[in-house]
Amino acid sequence: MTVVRDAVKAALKAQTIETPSWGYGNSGTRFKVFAQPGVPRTPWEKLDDAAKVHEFTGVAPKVSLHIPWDRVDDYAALAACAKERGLELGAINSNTFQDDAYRLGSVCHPDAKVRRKAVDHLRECVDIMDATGSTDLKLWFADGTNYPGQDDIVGRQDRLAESLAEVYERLGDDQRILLEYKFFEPAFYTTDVPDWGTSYAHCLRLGPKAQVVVDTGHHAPGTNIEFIVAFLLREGKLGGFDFNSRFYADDDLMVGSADPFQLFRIMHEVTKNGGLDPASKVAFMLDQCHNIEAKIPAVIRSVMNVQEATAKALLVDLDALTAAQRDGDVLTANAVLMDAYDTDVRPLLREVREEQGLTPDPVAAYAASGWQERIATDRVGGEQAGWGA
Ligand code: PSV
Ligand code: MN
Ligand code: MN
Repeated sequence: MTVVRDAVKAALKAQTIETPSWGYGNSGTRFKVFAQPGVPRTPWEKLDDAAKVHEFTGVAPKVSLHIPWDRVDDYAALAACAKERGLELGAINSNTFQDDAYRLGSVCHPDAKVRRKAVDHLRECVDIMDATGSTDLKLWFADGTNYPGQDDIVGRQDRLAESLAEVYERLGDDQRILLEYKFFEPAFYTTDVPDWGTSYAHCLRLGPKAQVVVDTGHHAPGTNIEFIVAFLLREGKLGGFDFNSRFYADDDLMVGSADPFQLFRIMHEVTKNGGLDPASKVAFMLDQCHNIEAKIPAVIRSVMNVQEATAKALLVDLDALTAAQRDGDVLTANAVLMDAYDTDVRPLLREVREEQGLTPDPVAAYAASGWQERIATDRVGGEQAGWGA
């Protein structure tokens, strides 16, 4: 039992969770952005906040950037600043959805000039990766149509494939494309990359440096996300996660908040199928916005939620599970899984943190640190994260 416990602890200490720069800024819905005091005004200040999350959790050393929301003159200097704070710059997220030119799409747009603009932006993102040392280019396309007949579905797929191929060509040896899918919104009739199958098919054609990213908020209600995860892992095509919680649509709320059981089921497939092994390169990223709650503690809570789901998944007795499955013992198999889910892993995680030299309660430690008060005083006039800007 101690051996198992030690192995679980070691795996928890090794897991890293990447936080999004846009999660630290002001955000909202199309109805209202509720500005909060002390939000970062620059990408540099976003790194300061991300460093706090890492300081108190010990497992969040990477920060995803969003271009152009995080545009700076010198990306190497930004990477150096991250390093000084004990961080690294993670995925570079492209943005081909906020310019007027993209009304009918970006990489799938019927006009070659617009596609050129979009592909040039994606290639510029790879230039930025070269400067920051980032390995992941995360692509989410808002492309699609609103009305039957608006554009040719196959034609759009052809343009998508051609655009992606040009970006793929630009990648360095250690760089990869992570292609997101999302079933609707902002397009309401067709979306050009609506599901994992479409993303998978494009990644397969592109080659080994293209993988699928599963954003947990991007599925129709009732979709079995853990099945998708298991399938992609088996095929070596799971690049990573954009974690968040959804209840109705793409809610982008704190991961594991509405449905911690789903997060556990996902993490069970991940742990069972080698996705926690650093060699698998599965990236555990958050893609969230904190509209009504305080941002830094919300990111800390989210990181903890991922850790709790991971810990429970690691506690699944795989030998007992395999035996029950082999024997066709449905009830025992299910009970083995539920035993792990029903375990209170908070004491274990407190122990892990203490062994890492951290305070066992990261949220309380952050509250006691005085950082929130300090930024509220020092930072005047925070910027938008991008959404609603
Ligand atoms: C839009 O749905 C979205 O939430 C995608 O998930 C992207 O990852 C994110 O925005 C940032 O572009
Ligand atoms: Mn996402
Ligand atoms: Mn989303």
